[in-house]
Amino acid sequence: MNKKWWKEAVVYQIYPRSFKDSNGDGIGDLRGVIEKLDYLKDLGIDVIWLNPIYSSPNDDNGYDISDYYSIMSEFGTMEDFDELLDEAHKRGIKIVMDLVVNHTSDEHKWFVESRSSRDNPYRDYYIWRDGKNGKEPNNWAGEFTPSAWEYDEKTGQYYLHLFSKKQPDLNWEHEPVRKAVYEMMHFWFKKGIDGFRMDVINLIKKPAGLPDSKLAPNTPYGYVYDGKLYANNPGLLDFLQEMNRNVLSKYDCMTVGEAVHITPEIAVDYVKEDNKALNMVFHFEVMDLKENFDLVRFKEIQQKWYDGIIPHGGWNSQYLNNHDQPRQVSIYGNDKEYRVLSAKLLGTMIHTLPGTPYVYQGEEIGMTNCEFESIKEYNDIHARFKYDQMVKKGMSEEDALKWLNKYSREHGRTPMQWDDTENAGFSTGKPWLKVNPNYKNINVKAALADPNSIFYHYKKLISLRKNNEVMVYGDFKDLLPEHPQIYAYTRTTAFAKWLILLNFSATEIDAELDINAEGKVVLSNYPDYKGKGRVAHLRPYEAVILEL
Ligand code: TEU
Ligand code: CA
Repeated sequence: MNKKWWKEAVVYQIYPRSFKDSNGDGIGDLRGVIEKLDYLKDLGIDVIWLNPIYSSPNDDNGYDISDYYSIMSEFGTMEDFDELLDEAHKRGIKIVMDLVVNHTSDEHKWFVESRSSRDNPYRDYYIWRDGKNGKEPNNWAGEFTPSAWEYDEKTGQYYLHLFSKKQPDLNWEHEPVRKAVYEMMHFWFKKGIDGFRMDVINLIKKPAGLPDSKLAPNTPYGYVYDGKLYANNPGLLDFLQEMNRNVLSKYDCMTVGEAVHITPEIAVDYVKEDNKALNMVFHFEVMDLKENFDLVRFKEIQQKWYDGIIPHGGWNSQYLNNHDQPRQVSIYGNDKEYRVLSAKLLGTMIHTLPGTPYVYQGEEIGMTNCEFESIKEYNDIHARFKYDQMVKKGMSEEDALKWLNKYSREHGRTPMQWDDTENAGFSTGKPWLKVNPNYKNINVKAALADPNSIFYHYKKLISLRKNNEVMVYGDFKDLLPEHPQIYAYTRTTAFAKWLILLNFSATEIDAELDINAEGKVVLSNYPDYKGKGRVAHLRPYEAVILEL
């Protein structure tokens, strides 16, 4: 296996709007990130991935970009960005930016031109079609809208938007679009950034002829969402390779493509080194389990992505939450009685499974989901759309809110909890989104003061990765694939063998392995370890790494 810095790295994701507000306007900003670099250095992370910080009208919090060359005014200035990059690099921390090029904002100058007349030179930058029998050009639903098409009076055609109507899709078939994107990427690389996380990158190639979905053609609430139709279309790899040839290959950078509706069989072509496209993808197979988590199924997914990618010279990512997801401890762990133990367990797993681990802001202190009292407290466009759909389909408002309070992406976006002062130390003004009231107990200051905190467990995991290649490059073997509560696996190199034991339940259990379950404790979330011979004895949410 080829050694690469981005395989060895730990990435920390920052959602700048909610990280730290430096000027009291209630919105996190770049100077806030600069203030906290020493904190991140202390945690030990290698790379920061910044969610979009470009100019944006914020219909979808920065994923609707109106200018790729300037910084969102709420977040600061280009000087602030340059300083952030410089200060991060001084501390040995790399910066990865979000690349959002499936769509732009409708306020981007390309779209303003494009919609102005049918013969405008920018017309083909986007996807325009005539209607069919007085309706949309096809039956595609959007992620945030009942139809993926919006009629534009001025020129009498529809434009495609797989997300909100303020996020028109770019037409990647049109060469000037691709050239403009590559030029923009060079601009950021020349500043010194270290890579890109590529937003819904496997949607940029649309299916030839934009065919109708074969799913139920229509419902009273709009078309049926058929995401598979939009993703991984033939020709996508050509675009990725062209981007690699023209841009990525010229820099020592890392890339991670957010890839919806993908399996390892498909992804391998995008990430295997010989294909010179991407380094790794974020897939959704684990996320799709969240409403019905099942450890055996989870293990199957891990095994599939290991077998399907690693032997072919590709690489994986490991994450359980981000800005589009509820908090991991509230979904896969236990955010009440066992919050600390289960948060440490999840961290132990993400850092010892094969792939690059991604830590989402606040995860390192075990931040939880937040209870919102009414739909009015929700800012997120997706949450509001989802609520509307659920209610239209006959769910009570109460149940719809309940669903959001468990699974919505807003939970990942509540402000970072720095201390127990007002607004969790995030802002001296009124925060743009509700602060989770549990900040009085769950905050960075408290975590730093407690040697047994989740923070220090993460810090140890991250430092172990620096000193133990087995954690990065070791072969992976699942020892109990059928066990419903325990995840037990080894990582092995020629020089070391580690056994990782994770009890995903609140009950104390014994599990018999076909290897010795005794060894030197490398890290644990309990003060001691009780395994004997081949029997691993695990207490509630116990997570232990043993060196055999
Ligand atoms: O997310 C793509 C994506 O899959 C989401 O639309 C997801 O389905 C949704 O959040 C429900 O969980 C990316 C970004 O990460 C997201 O924040 C953006 O809203 C979206 O693309 C559009 O740019
Ligand atoms: Ca601010």
